Amino acid sequence: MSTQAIEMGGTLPCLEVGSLRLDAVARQDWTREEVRDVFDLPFNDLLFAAQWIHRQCFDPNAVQISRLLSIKTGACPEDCAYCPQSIRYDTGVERHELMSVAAVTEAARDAKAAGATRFCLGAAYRGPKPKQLEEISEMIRAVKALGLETCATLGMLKDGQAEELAAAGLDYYNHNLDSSREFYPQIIGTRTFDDRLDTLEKVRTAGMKVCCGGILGMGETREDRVGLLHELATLPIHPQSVPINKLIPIPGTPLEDSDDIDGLELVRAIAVARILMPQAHVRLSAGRTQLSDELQALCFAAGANSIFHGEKLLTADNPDTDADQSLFARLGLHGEEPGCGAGN
Ligand code: SAM
Ligand code: DTB
Ligand code: SF4
Repeated sequence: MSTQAIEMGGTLPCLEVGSLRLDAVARQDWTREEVRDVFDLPFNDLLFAAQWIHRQCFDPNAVQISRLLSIKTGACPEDCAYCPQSIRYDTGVERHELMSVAAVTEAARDAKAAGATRFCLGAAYRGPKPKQLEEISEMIRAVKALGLETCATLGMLKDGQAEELAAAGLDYYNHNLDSSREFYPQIIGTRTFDDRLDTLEKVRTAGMKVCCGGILGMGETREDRVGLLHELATLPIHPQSVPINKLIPIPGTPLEDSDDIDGLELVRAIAVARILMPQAHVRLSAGRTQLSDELQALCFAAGANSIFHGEKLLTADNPDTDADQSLFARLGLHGEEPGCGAGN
């Protein structure tokens, strides 16, 4: 297989990898075959292509740092088979109702002091009710006033709700497709893939940035991973942030006994996301506690440039902040200034 960078007088350079021609221009017309071909590249060619594209769009040693807070935990009416917060599964998660604005602001202040530039509010809702949205809008205003970027993940949105969030100063809305259209019904029965696309459309129309990705390791096939990444890369605008979660198998959920995904398959998926959506931040999201430092380093080399920092995700564990600090030092990585990168 030949890998060759071609200078195109005056235009962006292009990389020839076998029969593929890749460049750092965002395009939405990827075919599923092309995505499959990228996924199937020899590992070294794939990593080289991903690094080559990454370097045209980002500082390769900068990583965007987000912090998550579960503002409403557990008792969710949805049936997502991976989720510890669904009311249908006995997972022992400690439930709590919507936190106060003061407590959220305090947590955001701590996150900022620890180096986070974006603060993400997560709520275990099917979708927010009007009164809840009002309170969450207050939280967003307070977090924004601290000089942090804001993100929220509150489930499905109804007409007008995205506009309300945007007016409160919400920068990003997180809503994941989770897997391919074909595999999705095996994981979630209480809302459809098209419901998810509809919420993403509302977020875009309200002028907010989209954070949208999926989970690997739920028993899906390579073809499902191809399908998920193809779906993301052919949205009308690429999501500005693409979280790639590795399933955290939670006892009590239907997926508790899922086979661990091959680490190299995770690296491949990140590299493909980087190549298909050159200007997006690709987040190495849930599941880092189960990854070795070496595997995380490969993910960063494949184009991951965002993480969740802090010892908790929503309910599950995340690496200790000391461990992350030492990993960053060993890899020569540093936190990214807000608003960096070609997609911002
Ligand atoms: N209820 C909202 C929703 O579903 O949109 C927001 C919170 S939900 C927990 C956000 C995302 O977390 C899910 O879409 C899923 O991708 C991810 N997630 C949940 N449980 C997970 C697990 N056990 N392992 C990996 N990712 C998980
Ligand atoms: C995303 O894609 N991953 C984050 C965030 N968006 C909200 C959530 C991961 C949750 C992991 C399980 C837990 O902490 O409960
Ligand atoms: Fe509820 Fe979100 Fe968990 Fe699904 S992923 S059960 S919607 S909290």
